[in-house]
Amino acid sequence: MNNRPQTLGEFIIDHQRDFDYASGELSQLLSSIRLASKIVTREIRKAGLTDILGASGIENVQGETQMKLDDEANDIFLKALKNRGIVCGVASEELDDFIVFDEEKHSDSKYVVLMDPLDGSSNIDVNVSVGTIFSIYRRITPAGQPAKLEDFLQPGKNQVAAGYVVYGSSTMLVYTTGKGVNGFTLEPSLGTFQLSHPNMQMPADGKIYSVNTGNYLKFPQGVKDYIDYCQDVDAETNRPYTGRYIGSLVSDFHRNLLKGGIYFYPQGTNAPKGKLRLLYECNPLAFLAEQAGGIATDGKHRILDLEPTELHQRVPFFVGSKNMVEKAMSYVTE
Ligand code: P6P
Repeated sequence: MNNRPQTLGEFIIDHQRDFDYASGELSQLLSSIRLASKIVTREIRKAGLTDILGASGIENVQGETQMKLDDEANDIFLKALKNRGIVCGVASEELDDFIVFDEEKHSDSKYVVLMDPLDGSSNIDVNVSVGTIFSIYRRITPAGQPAKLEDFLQPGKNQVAAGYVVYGSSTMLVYTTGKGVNGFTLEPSLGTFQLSHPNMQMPADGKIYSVNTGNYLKFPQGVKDYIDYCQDVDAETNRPYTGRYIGSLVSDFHRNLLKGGIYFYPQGTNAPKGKLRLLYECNPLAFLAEQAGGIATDGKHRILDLEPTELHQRVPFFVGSKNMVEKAMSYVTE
């Protein structure tokens, strides 16, 4: 019998017991994300060929001009999540407020999803990888009524699942339900995600630091000192490290997950609270990092312990290999 890799659907069935809740619910949740990511892949792969490039002219809640594909990706994921009748609400980087699903089929829905449907979309028109990031919680308000803000403002440690899709040289879906991290690569000719990276572990050390050094002069002194450390020479510890900054969070994170490294977007005079959003960028990636043996902090506190106060709040973000993040913290918190 040919030993083809397991598909995502087969893997989910094999690991239903990993999901502490009703067995079929995880597969429905992840299959809606799986479907949406295939559709977004199709739209991205043709972005250069059809008129869906370029800004839609609308500004999102972040004051950033939305690229047309941002809108497309947002709509694609919303539709997929709504149609499965298992999610009662969604918050998105592209939407000022959260959306409630309250049709009959949502009356018993128990989950809320927070997402950045297309992170790094400004890279699309230069053909650089982009990603989707998603975070899944059980609602805390009773089922059968519309989801409320408190269902979304939960600390990251409450996540029941999280993951990302990276639309790179291949499309990969990487997720966790709290029992490790597994990566699946889309086989385009079959249209199936296949288990390509089982039990992903982030190396405790690495040589790659990923930060926008263009902001160096705006960073706090401790961050400058850490960057100086990264660039200092030391044969023992393979320094200087290599700087790699794609400008697409999911791609930088994915590379560090595989090879070891640290990504950081600190606060600075340009971004007093940092740039990245706690709920649908930092929390899901922090969950994945910890599940793979890494660390994620805001410079002082564990990301997953932070109590959110608003949907689109920003936090400073340091994430990656355990020893590298700990080293960075020794400078940053000095
Ligand atoms: P800067 C993309 O806009 C993003 O949210 C991340 O994907 C990326 O790492 C970061 O911002 C880049 O921001 O300020 O360095 O251009």
